[in-house]
Amino acid sequence: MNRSRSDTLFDQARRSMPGGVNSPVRNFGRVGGSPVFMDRGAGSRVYDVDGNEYIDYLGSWGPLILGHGHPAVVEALKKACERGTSFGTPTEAEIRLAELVRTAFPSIDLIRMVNSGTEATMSALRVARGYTGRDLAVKFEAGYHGHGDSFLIQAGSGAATFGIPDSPGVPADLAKMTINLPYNDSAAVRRTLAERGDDVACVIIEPVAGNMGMIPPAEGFLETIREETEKRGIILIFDEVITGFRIAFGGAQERFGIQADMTCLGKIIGGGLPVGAYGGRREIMETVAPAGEVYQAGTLSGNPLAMTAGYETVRQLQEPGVYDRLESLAARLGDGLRAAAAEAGVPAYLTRVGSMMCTFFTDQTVDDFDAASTSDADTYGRYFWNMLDRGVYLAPSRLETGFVSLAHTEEDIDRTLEAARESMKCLCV
Ligand code: KE4
Repeated sequence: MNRSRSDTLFDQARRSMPGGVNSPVRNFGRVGGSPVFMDRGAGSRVYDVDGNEYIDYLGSWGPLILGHGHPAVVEALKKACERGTSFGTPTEAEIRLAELVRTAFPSIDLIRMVNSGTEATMSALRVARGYTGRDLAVKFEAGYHGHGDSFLIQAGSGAATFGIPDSPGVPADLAKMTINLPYNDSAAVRRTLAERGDDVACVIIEPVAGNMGMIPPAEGFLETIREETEKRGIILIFDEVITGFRIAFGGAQERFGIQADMTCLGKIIGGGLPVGAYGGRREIMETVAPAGEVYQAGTLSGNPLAMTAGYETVRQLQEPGVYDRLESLAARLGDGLRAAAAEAGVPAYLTRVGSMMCTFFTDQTVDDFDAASTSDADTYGRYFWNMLDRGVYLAPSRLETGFVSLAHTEEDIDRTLEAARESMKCLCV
């Protein structure tokens, strides 16, 4: 495929932006080569600046569960833009989205809108510390909760991909207040909270890990965390920035039947516009200014365009059969990819929860970050480029998650599987 204009733009971008991008994992650093610059998207497709077409399984890292340019979202955004883009005042759009989110998450009595998942988790951590009067935070190795200082300790996503899970610039005294435990290790949770629980403000977890590749929670793991935090007055924060409205309308809390004390959201609730949110039990959230004294603010928090795009997106997810459709498409893809790897004789382990999934190139069973790390980076890089050259856009990192949208069709999936069969065969030469 000719990608000369992308290459030219990348050279130009690097003269103005670090690494030529506005978020590290986009720059193809871990799969090699230069990033593809996109020009437009429509449905399940994205089109790069050289006119190449791709079936898109990145979905902007999760927000685009409806696919690109959904008519209801575009029309609503056009009308909202005509009324103005931002006021710095309350608007009805914020109430509409807040009330809709609360119908999906019974654990959320009150919710605060912010502009990114990072802001949501940073704020939730501050609220947990303010509410409990405790300082320690427990997260999980390669869990990723955005780039807030307290979370860039053994972080996942691009931090792990680029081998900088512990970023420079995070003060050692702050890092000491974050405890990392192995994902899916219930014994470590029980042991650590027994020893240090009295000083722990919160446990924050991605209920389905989406930033070390995709790893589902082991049987009883989330239940153990819920039980151990409950009995010690520790705030359980579910980071549902990815899973919220993705794996069920009510996210992991609906799918696994576990209520968190606080929930962080993002991605889908912005419909592709910048958004994040954190919420939880009334007595916790009433500590947030101006109701309470834990301070958090934002110029564009509750921005009417983001609220509109999010509301229209989430509204579509209330339609009957939506999650069955996502399950059917994703199962077709996941089963087909497993078969393609077996047919090609390529060691691969595929994980999937609903319409989020990951292919690890390893002969191990992947149930934690250590096992995820055995996924061969070079093999993934070659697979990524084999698929890209066959018109399929995957996450440019082995430690990320792929997404199927409602815009994908059986024909898309079958074309993808044809490309995968060829791509995996090429891995063996
Ligand atoms: P943002 O600040 O990027 O909106 O959200 C941070 C965040 C929080 N929690 C979870 C579970 C997340 O996955 C994320 C962000 N996800 C990454 C991709 N895995 C965003 C892509 C990027 O960093 O470029």
